[in-house]
Amino acid sequence: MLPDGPLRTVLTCSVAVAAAAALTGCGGSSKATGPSAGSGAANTITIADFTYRPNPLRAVRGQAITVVNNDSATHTLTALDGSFDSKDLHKGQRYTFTPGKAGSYRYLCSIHNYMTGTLTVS
Ligand SMILES: [Cu+2]
Repeated sequence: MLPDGPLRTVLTCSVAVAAAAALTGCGGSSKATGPSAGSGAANTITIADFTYRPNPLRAVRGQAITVVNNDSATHTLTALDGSFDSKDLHKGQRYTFTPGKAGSYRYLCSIHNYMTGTLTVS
């Protein structure tokens, strides 16, 4: 229950959204890409307490997904089908990738293989 966990998530999300907006100049896409005020962190998977959040994550094809390890342990985000693999992420490190096609991607942590999650791209 670290008090800075949720705050850090919000800050990370805000930075990511701002960066995406600056890169793409997206003004009208917010309706299609989902909630920007409610759940936050639309394209960010945060690892904390040996858990991926949110899980499942729903994303839109062509948008970058960022995974941030806020845990003290090292983790990975490794797709079962090999579509993506963050390799070792130490505390505070992040990994960004863009799924090439729509689908449901199951992933796990290759270090702690009981950590699993799903990324759905539409
Ligand atoms: Cu792990």
